[in-house]
Amino acid sequence: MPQIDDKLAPIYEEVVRRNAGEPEFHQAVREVLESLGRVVAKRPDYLEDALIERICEPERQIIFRVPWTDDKGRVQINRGFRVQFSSAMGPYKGGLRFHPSVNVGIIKFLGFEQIFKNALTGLPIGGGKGGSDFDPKGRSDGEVMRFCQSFMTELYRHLGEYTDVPAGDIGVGAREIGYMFGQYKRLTNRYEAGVLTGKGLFYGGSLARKEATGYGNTYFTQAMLRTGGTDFDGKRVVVSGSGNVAIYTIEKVQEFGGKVIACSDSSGYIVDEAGIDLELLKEIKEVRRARISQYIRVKGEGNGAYFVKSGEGSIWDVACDVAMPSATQNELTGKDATRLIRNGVIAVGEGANMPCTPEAIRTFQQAGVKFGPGKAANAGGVATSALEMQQNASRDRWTFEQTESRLATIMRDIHDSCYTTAEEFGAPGDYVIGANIAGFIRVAEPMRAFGVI
Ligand code: NDP
Ligand code: 2IT
Repeated sequence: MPQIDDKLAPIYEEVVRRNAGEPEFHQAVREVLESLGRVVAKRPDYLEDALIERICEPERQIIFRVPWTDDKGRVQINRGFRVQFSSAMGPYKGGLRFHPSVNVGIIKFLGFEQIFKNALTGLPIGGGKGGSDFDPKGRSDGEVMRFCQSFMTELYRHLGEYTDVPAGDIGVGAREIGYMFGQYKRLTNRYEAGVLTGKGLFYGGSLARKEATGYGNTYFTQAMLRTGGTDFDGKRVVVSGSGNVAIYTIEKVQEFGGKVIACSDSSGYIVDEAGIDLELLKEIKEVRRARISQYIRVKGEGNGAYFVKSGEGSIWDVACDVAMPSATQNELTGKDATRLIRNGVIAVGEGANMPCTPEAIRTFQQAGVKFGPGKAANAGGVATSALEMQQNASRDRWTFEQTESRLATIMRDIHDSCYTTAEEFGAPGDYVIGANIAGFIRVAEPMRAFGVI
């Protein structure tokens, strides 16, 4: 197991002590601290003024009650969160997640990752994350609207285009952003388009934002493949999840000539050896909001098309050249990694946040598999959110092609800066070390300039 440098170990111990019962947050901090040993060896000045300790402590954490009434007239109570982690680079920026598994530790790990990810984009955005343990599954549009309105009725006082700018994440898409924007506008009496991103196209949203995370991961993974002299063309690809990130990953991989043969949701996974039929998948997931097994029900079983129920197998059993985990944290374990390697995987691009366990990452890297960590590989979503903010601020509207071409450049720049930083710090090919160090240095400099705040 990689060690934390002696000088940084007390920082990790303090984070664990102070944030008891938050294993995902500990995991995210540990990975960054493991990388930073190489930085403080060269630049001991980064140990001054408790700079690293300060990065690990959120600037502000907000936890609030969200009461709402369901369709049967019963009052429901959820918990809302916003962790404003770091405003060194710009206003807090990061998504909102609605999922029953949400708790403060999950939001903190996501907010912490977001600091470095946002810095890597090269755009002026700080790091934050929020959400609720609300479960949108099976809820009517009216219930979702009332929940979103109640959630925003507390959150709005903490937001602003220069303060904190949320967007979507798991369980939060265009519908939820619309309800939250409407409530923000009503409460503040301001048409402040730049306060949320991922908006609908008819009220200040950006073309290509919906596609950006999945497209971005595909550009990043393509750049990794090209360092080995290969590309997506003809590759077998497995993409877990079937939400926003997964669907637009599949779309871009197919455009690049790859064959996506499997995807999933929390009820199980499907395989289609003919290649996933994207129009059918979109119809089932985006329009009907149905379970993934419906794909096989419509398509018909046989000819290499089948469904495997959750608990009866893992999507990572499916042999592939490229794996793009795009569902949730810690969904790909060390065992899964070993199986993927045995089946010939050559590259892994994380579409989700922290989907591979530390053991899985180690296993991939030791086997020479190219591994793109989420904070670099999935940064296209938030980068395009920053482009949406630019369009809102200038009251302008860019074409799809303009926006996608900025995204493609940003992703190649992120790839190259991770690659060269890893080399510079004596870890060639290690994108984890490259991303953590490049992101850290960008945030550390303004922090130092601002003094002890
Ligand atoms: P969606 O809600 O659109 O889709 C999530 C997908 O992952 C669904 O298929 C869902 O299945 C599955 N999933 C979620 N939680 C679990 C779980 N606990 N177990 C098994 N499957 C699960 O979310 P996104 O596509 O937006 O987000 C996916 C990942 O990408 C997350 O890690 C998110 O943080 C990350 N991400 C998202 C960005 C964005 O712009 N949206 C940007 C960068 C990263 P089911 O429907 O059955 O729950
Ligand atoms: O994890 C992420 O980067 C996101 N969910 C997107 C955040 C954003 O502000 O667009």
